[in-house]
Amino acid sequence: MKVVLVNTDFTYEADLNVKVQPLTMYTIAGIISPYVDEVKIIEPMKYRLQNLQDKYFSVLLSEARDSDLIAFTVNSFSWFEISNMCKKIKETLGDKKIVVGGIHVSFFYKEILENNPQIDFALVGEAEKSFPSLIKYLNGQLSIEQVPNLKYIHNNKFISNNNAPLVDFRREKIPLPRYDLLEKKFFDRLTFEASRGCMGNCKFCSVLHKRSWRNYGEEEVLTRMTEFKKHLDEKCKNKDFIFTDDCFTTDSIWAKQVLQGMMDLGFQSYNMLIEARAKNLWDESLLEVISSYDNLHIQIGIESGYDEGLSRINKEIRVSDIIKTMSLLEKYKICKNVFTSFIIGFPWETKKECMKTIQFAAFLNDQYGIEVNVAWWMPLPSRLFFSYIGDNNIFNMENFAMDSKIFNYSHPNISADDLSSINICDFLYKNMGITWRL
Ligand code: B12
Ligand code: SF4
Repeated sequence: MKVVLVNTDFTYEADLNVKVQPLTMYTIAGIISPYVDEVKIIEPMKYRLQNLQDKYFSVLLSEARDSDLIAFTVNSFSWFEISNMCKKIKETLGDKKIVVGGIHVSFFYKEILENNPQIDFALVGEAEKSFPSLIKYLNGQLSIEQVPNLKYIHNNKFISNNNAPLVDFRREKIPLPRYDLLEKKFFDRLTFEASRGCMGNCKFCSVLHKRSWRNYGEEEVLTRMTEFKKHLDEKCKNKDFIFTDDCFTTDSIWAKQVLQGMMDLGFQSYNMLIEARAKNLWDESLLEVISSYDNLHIQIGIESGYDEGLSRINKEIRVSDIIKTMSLLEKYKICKNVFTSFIIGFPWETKKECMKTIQFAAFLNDQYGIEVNVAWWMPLPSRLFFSYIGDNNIFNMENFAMDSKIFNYSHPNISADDLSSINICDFLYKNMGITWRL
């Protein structure tokens, strides 16, 4: 059996200068390789960056033509394009089987299947257990009911199989992503997964595995990183990678052991990025290890600059906690490698609350020299989305994230005047040399 995996490609704000490897389809290629004859990954990013949309589609069609299954990973930005691609594939190639999965599908699989007959299967959640079973079903080795996480339409009826338990990274043997399939020197940064999920439960966040964090044991992480480093050195343009972990610092003792072990593997001068939650950085022994790296960058989602906002999004932190984290980062001289992100325009916010967040971000930049990034809240599947917006038809629109009608609808308390005065403030901050993006 030949399977074509079409990788993710954020069509929103793609940074044209830094090409980051989307990890998903390399991970899935590793998972399914033992069960198939051939697996091929297509990188839409490769064609989009050169505006070669037609070429992308013709490559996709020619690979799909002699394959048995085409799989797409879908985020909320790429859904519009992928649904159209699937239609074209079915129109051109007839009965090719198409499966979709990923974060957007895991939220909206029922509507997706009911309104898109061009899609045969939706596999929700993790692929580790479900995808090999789907392949066995297609090979006649399992019945369709035995494929966990599978959703499909049969005789006009929506069928939902039960979901498999989540992967236990400490007990199960999970293959390394197929980094060997990477095109040489195409990506500027690679990606690596050491843990999955997050103990938080923020209301604006799309992450599937909340209040759940699972990690590989530290020995296993280091074994995997040894292999990963060989691919990184050979295939990536730079000595540069991102941990895809939603929160690398959830267990500070584990994080410290992994980072210490990585020193011995020769990662000290590599450019690296981890995501952290502010309170996890109160463990000073972890900060000490972080400070011994030359280029270990930390991204911290702070989101709101006032206590009521932090509480309404369920960030489980207060402004005073953030200041405590900043002082500790300052003590260990790592502020220069810290990047914090903020969100303004939550559906209840007026200009006054937006300005509180903007001022707090500017204060952190001024006081501690950390990078700050302020962005408008955008409607993405999350608890906040379902309480305030609810209408998932917006994702059927091209560029919903940039649409002014959707902006106005999702920021009901921000007038055109408020918007322009916030934009002036944005302009002034940029001109003061603050790293800023609105
Ligand atoms: C690493 C990461 C990034 C990196 C790398 C992005 C990239 N090129 O891939 C960076 C930092 C660049 C990034 C940027 C952004 N990101 Co980001 N990112 C992530 C993060 C933390 C991990 C993704 C990952 O690689 N996981 C590891 C892989 C192996 O897991 P996976 O993709 O979930 O796949 C597993 C399953 O989902 C399933 N699966 C997935 N697809 C399929 C398909 C099939 C057929 C099957 C069977 C199974 C399956 O199987 C896999 C194995 O189990 C996720 C959060 C998350 N946990 O998903 C956010 C996330 C994907 N990002 C998000 C966003 C919003 C962004 C930005 C737009 C943020 C911004 N405002 O700037 C930008 C986009 C800019 C850009 N050009 O890329 C959102 C997307 C929301 C949505 N509804 O679509 C997420 C979910 C974060 C969140 N808190 O909501 N991001
Ligand atoms: S925003 Fe970050 S901390 Fe909050 S639930 Fe999502 S991944 Fe966890």
